[in-house]
Amino acid sequence: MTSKNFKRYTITSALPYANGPLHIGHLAGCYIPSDIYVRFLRLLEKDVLYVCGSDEHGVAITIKARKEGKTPQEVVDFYHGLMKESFEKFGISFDHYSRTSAKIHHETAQGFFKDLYEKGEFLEQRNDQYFDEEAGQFLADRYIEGTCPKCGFEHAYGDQCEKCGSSLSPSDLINPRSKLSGRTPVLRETKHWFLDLARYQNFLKKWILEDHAADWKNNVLGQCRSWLEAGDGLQARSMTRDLDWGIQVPLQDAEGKVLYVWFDAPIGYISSTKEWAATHGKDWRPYWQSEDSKLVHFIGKDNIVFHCIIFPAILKTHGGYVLPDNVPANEFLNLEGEKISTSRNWAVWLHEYLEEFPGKEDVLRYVLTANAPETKDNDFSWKDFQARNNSELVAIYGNFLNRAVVLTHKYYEGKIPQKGELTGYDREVLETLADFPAKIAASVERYRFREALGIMMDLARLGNKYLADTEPWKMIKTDEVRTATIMNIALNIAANLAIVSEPFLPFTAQKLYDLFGMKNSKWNQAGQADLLHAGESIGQLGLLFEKIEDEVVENQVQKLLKAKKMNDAANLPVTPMKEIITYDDFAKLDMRVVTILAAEKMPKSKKLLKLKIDAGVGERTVLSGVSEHFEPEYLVGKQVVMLINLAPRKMMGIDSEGMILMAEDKDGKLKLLQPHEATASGSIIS
Ligand code: B3M
Ligand code: ZN
Repeated sequence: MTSKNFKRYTITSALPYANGPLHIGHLAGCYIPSDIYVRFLRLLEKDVLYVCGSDEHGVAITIKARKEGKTPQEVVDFYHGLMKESFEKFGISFDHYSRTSAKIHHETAQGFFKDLYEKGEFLEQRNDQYFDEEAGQFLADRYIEGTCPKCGFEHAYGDQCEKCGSSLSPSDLINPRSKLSGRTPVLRETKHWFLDLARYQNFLKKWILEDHAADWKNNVLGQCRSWLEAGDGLQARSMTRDLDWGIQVPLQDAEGKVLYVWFDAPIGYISSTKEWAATHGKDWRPYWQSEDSKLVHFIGKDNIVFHCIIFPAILKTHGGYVLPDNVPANEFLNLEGEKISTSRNWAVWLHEYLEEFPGKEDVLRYVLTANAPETKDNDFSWKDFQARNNSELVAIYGNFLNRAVVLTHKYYEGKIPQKGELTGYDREVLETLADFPAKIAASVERYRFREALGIMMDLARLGNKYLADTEPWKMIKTDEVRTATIMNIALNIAANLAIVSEPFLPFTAQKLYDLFGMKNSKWNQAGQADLLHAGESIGQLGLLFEKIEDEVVENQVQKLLKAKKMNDAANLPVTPMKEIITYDDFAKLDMRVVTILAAEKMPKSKKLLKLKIDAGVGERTVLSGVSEHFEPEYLVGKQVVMLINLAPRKMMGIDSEGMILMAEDKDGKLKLLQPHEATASGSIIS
């Protein structure tokens, strides 16, 4: 079916795991693209349903809960709220945002499982799975990591490799390690229900590699081809897990078993639709069960196998559901040349951006669209963010609007002037204007949002050029009628820009709608030369976009580097413990609280300070390698811990009588060990 024949559109974007805040990679990967597409369809007055929700099951959640000392429910409750708010503030215009811990989702997912079970679609298999004896639990998905057999990535998960996108089973991993105890896991028998994907191999091969070869993106077709044409074909995949968090497997002999998160999560799109329908008095079925509905899944590349292979197989087997018409997956967005990493805090978090750049949501939407990783991984840099804001949004888009509005208030008291006789150049510009909506639409309909954004900006360039070429600020001195015509045309170009901007820059579009008094604009109005009529008043605009200064982006880069340093330090391996000693060994050590009386640098040494110590049992001289960590004057008067019965050592001709004990942080920084209150020198440490 071509786009023209669909009666309704069901648009989904990947359900984000509720185990952390959203970052720019999420927006660039699937939420901005899906929102652009949905806003465009709404402007076309299509029947569109845009659903999403929080993905609240799976090991990603339970690992986070364990790390934060919370229950999984507490974790998902917190991040569900934070994510929902971030989406709203960035104008991601879901019709419904649900969550997979909702009852309606449990029922829907269990219904699907039971249906497939009763159709005999599952292989019930007992097999050995990795078990962590120390943690006392089976290791599924992200509970286990190892080296990916396909690309060698050393931190591949038990169910997929985030680096190359391969779908894996824990037994595929080389050198598997438990994420709970760090130990090598043992194999222990357990029973699970496997979806025998081989049964759908031929159907999927035809449906994807033939029926959709022309309209699916090459990066998606490439991944699907690698699975469908792999020598051993599609492997059976377990759809259940030994976990205590998730949706209970709806079978008698399934105690302690839950649905695999990737079995239940995509069904979350359907339960979100049901929840929307129930709260809006609508029927959900047409959006999923009518052949004249266009289903499009917006995702990141690491989710392709689940949306193109597994979920369609489940829908097909269940029967009565439409299959996705397209799955326009984006690749990954990197940050300052490195992979975005939640665990290493290498990210631009949406909730922090909203606080630090209030009113600049559209700037980030613009930059993440202009730089979207549509066909290959791409990079976000704060320098580029600044450059695009200053040289594109401020200098082109904002400049055009500002001149058109300022001149209208200056010459016409804010009223749209009368258009008179058109010149050949006017006609040429208006003909160019008329072509813009179709050009942008053609790119959006092919999910080429970067390209569509560039065309939208060309309309702003057209407006700028028209003013620069006709120079109304000069013309006003000699020909008022001509000037009025010029300004009428410029303002109508601006009104057109408002409509075609809405999918990309919704907040800016709204400001322009308010400025021009435009209500309920529709796509089919764009391209017209008379959206605004002579005599109508326009409002004041102020600056649509403000210049971003160097120090603002430099601060962001420094913030990133600092966060990374802290995280890297926190994640440095702790020095392993030395060999065990006896109490007698310890008893030989005579450690005291001492007071540093004087401190001076040792000439010709970068590291040593010469310290004069009141050890309580008399004064001592100690040479200590702390010169690169402390200034001598800082140490004078400090009370620290000293090993006083260490045999004296001659260094640089001086006897060093003992050792000051210090803590060396993981990043090599030295910290003093001080009593929490004044203590007599010579006090024994035991
Ligand atoms: N929760 C997102 C991820 O893989 C995953 C998407 C589910 S979409 C049904 O990061
Ligand atoms: Zn890999």
